[in-house]
Amino acid sequence: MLDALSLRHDWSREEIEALLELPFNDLLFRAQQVHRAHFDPNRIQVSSLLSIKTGACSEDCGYCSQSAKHSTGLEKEKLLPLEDVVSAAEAAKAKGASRFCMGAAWRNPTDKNLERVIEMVQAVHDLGLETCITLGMLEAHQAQRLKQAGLDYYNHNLDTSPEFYGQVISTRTFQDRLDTLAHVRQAGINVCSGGILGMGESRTDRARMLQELANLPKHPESVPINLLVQVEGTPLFGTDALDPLEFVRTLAVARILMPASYVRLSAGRGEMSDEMQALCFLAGANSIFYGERLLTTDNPDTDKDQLLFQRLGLQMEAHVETEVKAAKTCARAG
Ligand code: SAM
Ligand code: DTB
Ligand code: SF4
Repeated sequence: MLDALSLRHDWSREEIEALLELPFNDLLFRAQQVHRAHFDPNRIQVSSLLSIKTGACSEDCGYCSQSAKHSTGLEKEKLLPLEDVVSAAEAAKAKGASRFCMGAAWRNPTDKNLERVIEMVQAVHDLGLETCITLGMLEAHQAQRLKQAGLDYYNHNLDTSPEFYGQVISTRTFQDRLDTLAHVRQAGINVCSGGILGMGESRTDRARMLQELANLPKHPESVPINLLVQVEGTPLFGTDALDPLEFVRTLAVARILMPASYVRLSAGRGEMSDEMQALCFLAGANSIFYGERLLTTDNPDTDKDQLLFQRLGLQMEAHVETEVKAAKTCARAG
């Protein structure tokens, strides 16, 4: 019998589907038990996002505003200058973010572009923020270079189940994604990998996506669960909305399968009520994207999020750490 602290990598689809089918209250109770065995349930990790290179992407991801293959009216931009990235990171830090994530609309970075991004990573690190980047597929030598440059996290999502994948993306394979994750893991960089719900996939697809994530040789340290942001002009615009309680169930199962990972309530919060977000936190989500913008779409205002945290008694991780440091300084001074 496994205790609440054990990590498993051998989940079957049937076991995961059985969890998804539990009575809602039983499922949330189990998720809370697992969550409390590994985390302070009243603490939340917050990451801010910046698109450092927007639009004109050669991939055809059916959900994405940035694919050159979809007419979404998005203004394309070149790689941002370093100063712009540093100002955005400073602003994110001032609002309480502990991690700064930079995303580029590339299929994969060239070695030359990678060096430019590395300058950004180092400048953001020097501000005292954790760093995360998402640049598309990486080769092994590129992952090693990023590790050597001090990168903390690399985000690369599986997005959906291997079976549904072909209905969403045709320009790269599910296996390509697993290969990139393996390169990141082998280089010793923390892995951030999750997916998107509400793309018209079935419950079995959701179970299979979570199975793929949970059965990786090591669980991703961070698991972003996005709710599809429907962007006009993308093939997935107009997809039937997912039942919000099904979204909460999937988050709860992610928490149970990957007990020690941060599960991030990611894109889609702009459309969620405070009550829905509270349920997501109860289901074991303990991380969010924080700041008015995701990559190309809106996210709730930080004031609104601060108010929600206050109402729920949630503390942002960076704030707790700042308080601890401040308390130590006071103790030393006193
Ligand atoms: N181009 C890189 C790549 O695809 O690997 C990095 C950026 S890409 C925008 C990062 C992730 O954001 C995608 O894998 C997807 O999971 C998520 N994403 C993109 N557009 C989204 C949308 N409209 N709604 C929800 N999630 C989205
Ligand atoms: C992730 O899982 N979600 C973020 C981040 N990783 C890079 C991106 C969400 C994008 C939402 C749509 C947009 O703003 O373009
Ligand atoms: Fe390009 Fe990434 Fe968007 Fe796919 S998700 S179209 S790879 S920016």
